[in-house]
Amino acid sequence: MKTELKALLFDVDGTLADTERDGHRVAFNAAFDEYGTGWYWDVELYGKLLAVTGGKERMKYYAAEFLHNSNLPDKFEQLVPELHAAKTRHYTEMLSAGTIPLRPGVERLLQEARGQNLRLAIATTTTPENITALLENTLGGDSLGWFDVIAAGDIVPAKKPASDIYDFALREMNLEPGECLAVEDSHNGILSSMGAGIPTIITVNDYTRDHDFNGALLVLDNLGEPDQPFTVLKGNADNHTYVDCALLKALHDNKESSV
Ligand code: XBP
Ligand code: MG
Repeated sequence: MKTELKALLFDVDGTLADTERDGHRVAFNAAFDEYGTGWYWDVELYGKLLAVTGGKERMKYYAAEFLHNSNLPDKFEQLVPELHAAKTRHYTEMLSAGTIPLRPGVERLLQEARGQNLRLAIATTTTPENITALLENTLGGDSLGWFDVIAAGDIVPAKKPASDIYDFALREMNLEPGECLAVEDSHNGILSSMGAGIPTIITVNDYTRDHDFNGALLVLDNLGEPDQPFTVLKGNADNHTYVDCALLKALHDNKESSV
């Protein structure tokens, strides 16, 4: 028996918006300045640091792997949550200033899915305040309510690539993985969504273009718009030029991996 597509689960960073290079990275550096750490994460270094998801985890990874835990600020372990809170403040201020738009096709697809009674959820490693700030400043004050579940940050023991955050969202929605599709942008993201058993499509960005997306239903440069077609990087979009619910339902019905 065919399983009906009932819900779309979205990653946030890199998927809903291109938040990493000009958002999170800049906010980390502002927090480092504020606390006088002398650290600066340039665009290239930040790409390497994205190997680890979660801001607190990323700072600890930097200290261990790039600084070999030497010359760290005093009481570094205790400082991490404080630095991270400062980073979140800088980041949400940037979002409030409207500096980071949604990626092509995101708002259109969310609206169409709502119109077709597809349920929506978010599954991300980022901090809940960041999602509120992004959604409110791009889609408006009521948009948080569009999502049945906003699964984020430290509510699960292990961040992506672990499947915990998707498992949590599925439990909250009382859905089976086969009733859902995930939209992701990164290797860690697809490990997490597919680890939970959810068929996944990918929209890449500059940091993730060369990642391994083995098993994805489709890999695109972005979701596309009627006047701005996507480019298919892997898989078969069956003559569609932008992602709409019809394409997602077709991919879901035929979910043999085409990649
Ligand atoms: C996103 C992340 C996040 C942000 C920082 O990964 O790795 O950690 O970079 O967010 P994904 P916080 O898109 O795979 O969920 O600083 O709020 O943790
Ligand atoms: Mg992501």
